[in-house]
Formats: sequence, structure tokens, C-alpha cells
Amino acid sequence: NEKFDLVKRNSVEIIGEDELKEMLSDETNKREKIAYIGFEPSGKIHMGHYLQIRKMMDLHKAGFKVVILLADFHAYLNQKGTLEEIRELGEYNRSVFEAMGLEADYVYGSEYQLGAQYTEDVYKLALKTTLKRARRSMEVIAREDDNPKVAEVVYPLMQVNDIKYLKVAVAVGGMEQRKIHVLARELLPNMDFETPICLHNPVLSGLDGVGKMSSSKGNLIAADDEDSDINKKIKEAYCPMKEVSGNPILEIAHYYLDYPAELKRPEKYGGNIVFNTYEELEKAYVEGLHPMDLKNMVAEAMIKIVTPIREKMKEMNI
Ligand code: F2Y
Repeated sequence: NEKFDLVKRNSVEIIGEDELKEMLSDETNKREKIAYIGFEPSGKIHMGHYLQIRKMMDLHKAGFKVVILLADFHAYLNQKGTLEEIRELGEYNRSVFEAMGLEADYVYGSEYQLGAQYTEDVYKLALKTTLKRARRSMEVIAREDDNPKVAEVVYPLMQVNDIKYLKVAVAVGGMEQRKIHVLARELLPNMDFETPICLHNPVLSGLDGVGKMSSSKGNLIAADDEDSDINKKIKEAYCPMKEVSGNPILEIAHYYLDYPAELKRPEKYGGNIVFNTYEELEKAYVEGLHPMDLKNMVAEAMIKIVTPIREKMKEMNI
């Protein structure tokens, strides 16, 4: 199935693949085709976000209505600032996603998360979830805190509840969301809601090779970086010779190059090479393709992707 291949492409996993296949081939919309992703509003939108936004565009192309949750209360519970500050970042994030070309419905969590029925359901979920499980689901997501707060275990319950309240069939997120999603799959069938399908995207490593690409760490390529920033950042990025694991440049090559991809090089450095697939490129790298060659390819591809987004953002006065 063509639509299924499009939706699955470049994801790490889909939990509930068969249900998704069924939905994609069902013209009667027995189950409403709604896909969502939530973001804690953030000061910088980067290429990790763009991987997820592109996936939402794939789902839109496959016939889904796309909902973007600007998760203001979640960011608040996760100590990201005052609600006022967070909402301002939410507006900014929405504009950047629009500049990226995403067609979607945007909703703030606070528009519905104070409703009586929503609140009662959070209490119900609180009774069914162990503290241990709630904390585990937050391992990668919760902000570092020497004295962790109760807010940290309220957060995943609300995220589970969002899936019900937004009538989501396909919940999308980075791999770090999987424990919350698995919890949702267990709990929601007992809350008058159908088990959600969950699609998980890869989480890119930071350009410094320390941890993940993150707005708070500055180890990123931003949606509005200038060509010169991109060239400089990639030139200086962590990219150990012959090493695949935790290599941010190879990860970007994996998810952002179009294959077949061509490396253009002067004859004296070995001339041009065409890689038909990422796997071919990875093999060549493990066998000694020079990091500088890889970086040149990746920088060119990133500039091609970022330039139209940056231009659109300028046009929109973002
Ligand atoms: O960014 C994150 O780590 C997500 N947990 C943010 C988020 C996603 C959702 F799908 C918050 C939510 F409330 C969600 O419903």
C-alpha cells in the first residue's frame, strides 16, 4: 500500500501497524482519521522538530486531519516558564510550522484541559497509574530537578487524556514519547476510547555528539539558520571517522538526504560517487569515506531544506 509506505517512511516504529493499514484502506472513515502531535512550546525550532512536522505532512497527504497541540500547560508543569511566556512561544512555534508548509489545526492545551470532564478523567487515570510507571514514562522528558515535583506525574496522565479529548487515532512523537503512548494504549480502552495507533520518529543526536538535539542546548540546526551558520555548525560538528552510532551527521544524512544522493568531489580527491540508498552511504563511511566528504554532502542538503523555510519566515516577519 502506497499510503502506508509514505506514513511509515523514516519512522522508527509504528505500534498498531495493522490497524493503521486498515484505516488507510477504509474509505468509509469508520474511524475518524485524526493524527496529532504535541509540543511543549520552545524558543528555537530545529531540524529535530522538522522531522516530525514532515511526518505530519505525510499523514495529511495520506488523508488524515492533522492536529498540532501547543502544550502550554505541559510546558508549565515541566518548569519551562510562566504561562504567559509559554503562550508567546506557542504563537511563534505555530508560525514556524506554517512557514514549513504544514496544514493543520492548532490547539492550545489550556483551551480544553480545565474542562470538568477532562479533569475527572485525569483523576480516573491517576487512580489507575502507579507512581513508578508515571515517573518511568517521563525519564527522558522531565526537566532535571534535584527535588522532583508532583507535576512530573500529572504530565503523562494529561498527555494520555489528550489523545481521548482530541479524538486521536494516530499519536505521533519522538521515540522518547513511547512510554507515555504505551500507557495510553493500556488505559484508554477502559476510558471509552479506542486504542490509539502510535508512530515514533527518530530523535536526532546533538551536533556536539553529547545527548540529543535540543533547543535548550544550542547543539542544533535551526529552522532559520543562515547558510554560513549551517556550514560552520556542520564543519565543527562531532563526526567520528568510520563510526555510525551517535554520529549526528550520519543521522542527518540518513533522514534528510534524498536518495540516490551524489557526493561531488574533484578528481584528485576521488571524484563523484552516487549512493543509491542510505545503507550504501553508511557502508562507505564505515569503510573509510572521509568525514569531510560526508559533511559537505550534508551541509549542501541542509541548506537546500532550510533556505525556503528561512525565506518564508522572513516574508512572514517571524
Ligand atoms: O515535548 C514533549 O516531550 C511532549 N511530551 C509534549 C506533549 C505531547 C503531547 F502529545 C504534550 C502533550 F500534552 C501531548 O498531548
